[in-house]
Amino acid sequence: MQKQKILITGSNGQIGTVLGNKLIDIYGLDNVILTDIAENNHKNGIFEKLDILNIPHFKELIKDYKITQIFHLASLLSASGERNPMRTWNINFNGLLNILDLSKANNIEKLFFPSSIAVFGNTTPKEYTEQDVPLVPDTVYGIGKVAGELWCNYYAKRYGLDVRSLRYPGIISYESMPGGGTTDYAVEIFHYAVKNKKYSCFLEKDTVLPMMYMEDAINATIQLMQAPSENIKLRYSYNLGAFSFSPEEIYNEILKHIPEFEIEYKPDFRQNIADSWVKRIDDSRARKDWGWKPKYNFENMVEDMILNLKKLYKIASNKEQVGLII
Ligand code: AKB
Repeated sequence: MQKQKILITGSNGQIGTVLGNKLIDIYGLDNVILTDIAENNHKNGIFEKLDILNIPHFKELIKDYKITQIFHLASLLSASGERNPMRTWNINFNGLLNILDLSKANNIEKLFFPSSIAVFGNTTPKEYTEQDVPLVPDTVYGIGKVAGELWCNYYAKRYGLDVRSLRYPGIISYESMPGGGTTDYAVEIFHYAVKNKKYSCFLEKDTVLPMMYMEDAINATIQLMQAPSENIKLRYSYNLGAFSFSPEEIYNEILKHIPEFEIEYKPDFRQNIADSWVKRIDDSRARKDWGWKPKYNFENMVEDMILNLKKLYKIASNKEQVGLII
């Protein structure tokens, strides 16, 4: 088997930060090229500053490093995308088209494209949403993901490009922060609970959305990318689920660990985006085709987040001391 050389776009982002480290663990420091449009924020690894719209530079990196796989994570998310729809379309959609074409022209062996629950819209059934449902999203981010999925499918069918994709739910992590998304509250709430003991939530208390712990999202991505090609039956994107909750449900779960935590609800424009998405995901195709199964449930995700954030904020995490602190 040829030695794998992996390039990640958007490696400074919420998923890229953690996925980059995981890929370095698996493939080695010299075989993972971290790229981002912003300055390097990684402690180790090879980093190259890259604007995904700069095709000649992208091509040069592929050639210089003899890249065999691309994980294309660079994009603007659902909420920040609404501030400048045309710029978002250009980065999210034209950026993907560039990469599909570069992958085809340079014989890239595998390409990963992250899709999202943002592909769903008001015409999609909201409970246990199946794989193949109406996709009429309200956000430019969602429109780009739907179009992106279809173009991935096209490149796979027409040119035999081995492109693989997941529809990520909201991702919760203590290692990295999200930015510009609608599900960001589900990470912010933990930081505020541990540090400030108060949180002002930008969604209504009963807004249920699908979510997942970062470790599971990373494992799903690696598992999908390492699965034999014949197991990948869908070349647009797989539904991926773990658990779902509302702001009130997560608040109540955090209260079990931090009893004096307080919350208020001040919904803003992100409420409309959240309302257009679905509540629960049916990911049986991913389970059947390549063996997907999440490790974390809602309760142990909350416990693990609080434990790790307490460590991060240097708050003692052993039970007696925690009792004193909170
Ligand atoms: C967002 O909220 O925009 C993202 C997503 C669900 O794709 N986290």
